[in-house]
Amino acid sequence: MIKLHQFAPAFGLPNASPFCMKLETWLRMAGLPFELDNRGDVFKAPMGKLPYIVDDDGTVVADSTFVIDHLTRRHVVTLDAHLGPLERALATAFQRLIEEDLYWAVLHTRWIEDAGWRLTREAFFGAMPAPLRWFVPALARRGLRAELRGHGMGRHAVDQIHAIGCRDVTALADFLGDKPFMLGDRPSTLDACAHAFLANILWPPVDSPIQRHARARPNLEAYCQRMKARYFAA
Ligand SMILES: N[C@@H](CCC(=O)N[C@@H](CS)C(=O)NCC(=O)O)C(=O)O
Repeated sequence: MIKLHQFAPAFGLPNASPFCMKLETWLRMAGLPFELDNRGDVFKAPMGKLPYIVDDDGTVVADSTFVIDHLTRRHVVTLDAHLGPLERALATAFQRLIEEDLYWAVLHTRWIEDAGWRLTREAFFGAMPAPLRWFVPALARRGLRAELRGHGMGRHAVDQIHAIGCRDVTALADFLGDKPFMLGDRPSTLDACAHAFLANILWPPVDSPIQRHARARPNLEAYCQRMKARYFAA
């Protein structure tokens, strides 16, 4: 069986890592049987990040998008077969908006801003035994700060970061409109991504201008509830 290696659930979400939740959502959407390894061992991950999978033939694949590509080919998943070139182009553009821009703005609210960090530290490291919990959280936060600067997001002023995140959320809410799924009446891989990242903004107890902005767009909450009911009921 396919084994999905990811972090342990946190914040009342299937996963507080939106990339892990994206892949778990996609596996459920694809109807592929899988089992979870929630130990969150990044040191065993091929690229030092989660998620990654071990396929049922032993093949190891890292990175949520490359995993989806691999599983689509190997297990003949037809989730996106109905999409034409324009819809595929839109899916790529929105995936990039979510993963390469919005993600970093949200990361900043969780790991760098003090109110978010207090909750993140407790949720991710609260159960860690001493003496590890005395220094690992600060080291992890320092690493995230460096990554945010490397990406460029971390070089902006806080209110600029919030403005960037809110603009992305507006684009998603306007694009979704009153459609059941991002690309119309039928679900596609983009919904695994959009659901995971939007739920990770809407549902954790981390108050931020980005969360308030998302909560002010009721179609986003309704969409995430629809995805949850459809794919996480069991
Ligand atoms: N492009 C990767 C991104 C994965 C990613 O950034 N994972 C984060 C959690 S959301 C991670 O494992 N961070 C641990 C670390 O950097 O040490 C994917 O799509 O899977």
